[in-house]
Amino acid sequence: MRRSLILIIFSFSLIMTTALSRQSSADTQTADSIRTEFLHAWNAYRQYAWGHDALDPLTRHPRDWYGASLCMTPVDAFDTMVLMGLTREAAEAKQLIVDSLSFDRDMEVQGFEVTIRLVGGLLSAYQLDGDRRFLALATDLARRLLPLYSSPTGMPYRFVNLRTGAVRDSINNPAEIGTSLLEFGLLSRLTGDSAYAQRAKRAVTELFRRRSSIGLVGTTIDVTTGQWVDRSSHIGGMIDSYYEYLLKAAILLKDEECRHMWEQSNAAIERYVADTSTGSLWYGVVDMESGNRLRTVFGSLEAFFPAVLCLGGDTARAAQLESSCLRMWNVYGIEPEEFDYTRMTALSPQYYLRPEIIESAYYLFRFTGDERYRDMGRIFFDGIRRYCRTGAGYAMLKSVITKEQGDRMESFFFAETLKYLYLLFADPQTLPFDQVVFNTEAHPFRRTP
Ligand code: DMJ
Repeated sequence: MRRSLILIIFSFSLIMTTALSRQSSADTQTADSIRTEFLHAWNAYRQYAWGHDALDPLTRHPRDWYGASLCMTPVDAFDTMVLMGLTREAAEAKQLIVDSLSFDRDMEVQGFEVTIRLVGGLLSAYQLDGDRRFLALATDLARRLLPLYSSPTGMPYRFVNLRTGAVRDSINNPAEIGTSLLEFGLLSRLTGDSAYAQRAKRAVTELFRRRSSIGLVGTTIDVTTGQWVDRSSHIGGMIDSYYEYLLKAAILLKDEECRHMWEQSNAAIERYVADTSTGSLWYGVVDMESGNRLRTVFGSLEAFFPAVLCLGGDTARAAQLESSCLRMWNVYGIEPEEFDYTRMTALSPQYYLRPEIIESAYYLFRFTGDERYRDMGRIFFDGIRRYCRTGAGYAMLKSVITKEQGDRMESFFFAETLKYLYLLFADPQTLPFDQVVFNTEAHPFRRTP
C-alpha cells in the first residue's frame, strides 16, 4: 500500500517535472523574439536617454524623475539583461551605474519608488553579479531612507530628502508603508545591520494592528496619528504590494508573524473583497468597516493577485482569476488601467505597459505546467507589440479603446514586463523559480542569501 503510494507520488512528480521543463523550439523562438524587443527598447534608451532615468519614446527625450538622474532604467533593467544573456549591455549598464550613480544629493525622493526600483534592483544586481559596489550603493540609499520611519507611529512618511533627511507627506497608504519588508529584510541579512529590517517590520505591524474589526485595511492613513483617511478597501494600487509582501516576507525571511498577517488578511479579502459577476471571479472595492461594496472596479494592477494566490497555495483560485484577467484583456485586445467588471467596459482607458497579468501567467505556468499560460503569454506579447511598439522603444497607451500612444516608457517595462514574458518562455534553468522570491519590481532575491 505504502509502496504504491510512493510510486504514485514519484510518477506524479516525474510528470510535473517533465511538463515544467518541456521546452519546444517555438518557445525558444518566442523567448528570442522577446529578447529582440528588449534590445529594441534598450537601444532606444541608449541612443536618446543614456544616463537618464528614462526615455520618453515618442518625443525621444530623456526624462529624470527628480531633476538629476538616479539611473532608474539601467538599474531596473540590469538583472533582466543578465538573465537574457545580454552580457555586453549588462556590462555597459554596470559601468554607468558604478561610475555615475550617487545618492548624496539635495533631492526629495518617494520612498516606495526608490526602494522597489533602486534598492531592489541593486540588491538583485549584487546577488547575480557579486560586485560589492552594488551592495554599497543599496546600503547607502537605504540608510538615507531611514528618516522616513521617524513618525510617531513608526509608519513611514512618503518623501525624504536624500541629503538632509527632511521628510514630507504623512498621508500614506498600505502599499507604500509595507513595501520595504523584502528589500530591508534582505539588506539586514546581507550587511548584518538589523536597523533596516526592524524599521520595515515595525511599520507593517503598526499598519496591520489598525485593520478594521472585519480584518481589512483602507486606502490611506495618517502616519502621524494612525487614523484612517480613506476607508475604501481593495487589492489594487495603494494597497496591492502590502499583501504581496506579507506573504513573500514569510517565504524569503521565514517570518511566521508575516505569514499569520497574510493568512488573516487573505481570509478577509476572500470574504469581503472577492466578487462574482458575469460568471467570473473579480475583486472590487468595499468599505473596510462594513464590507459593503462601494465599486465594481478591477484593473491592470489587481492582476498581480493570481501570482500571490499561487504562492499562497491556492492555484485553483489563481487560475480562476487569471481567466477573468484574460477576459478583461480580450475586450480591447489589451488591458485598461481600470475596468468595470459588471459592464465589462474600461473606466480608465490607459495601458502603462504594466506587467502584472504576465507575472501571474508566469507563476501559474511554473506552478501547474499548463501550456495554456504560455498561450496567454503569446496573446499578451502580441498585443503589446502590435499597439505599443514605436520607432524608439515602446510607448504606453493613452487609450486602449483608440490605441492612441502616450509619451512614456516606465522602467518597470524593462524590469518586469519583458522579464516575466521572457522567463515564461525561456528554459526554466535560466532562473530556478523555487530558489528566488521576486520583489514587487520583479527583482529576484535569492532565498538563501
Ligand atoms: C511597479 O512599479 C510595481 O510592480 C508596483 O508594485 C506596482 N506598479 C508597477 C507596475 O505596474
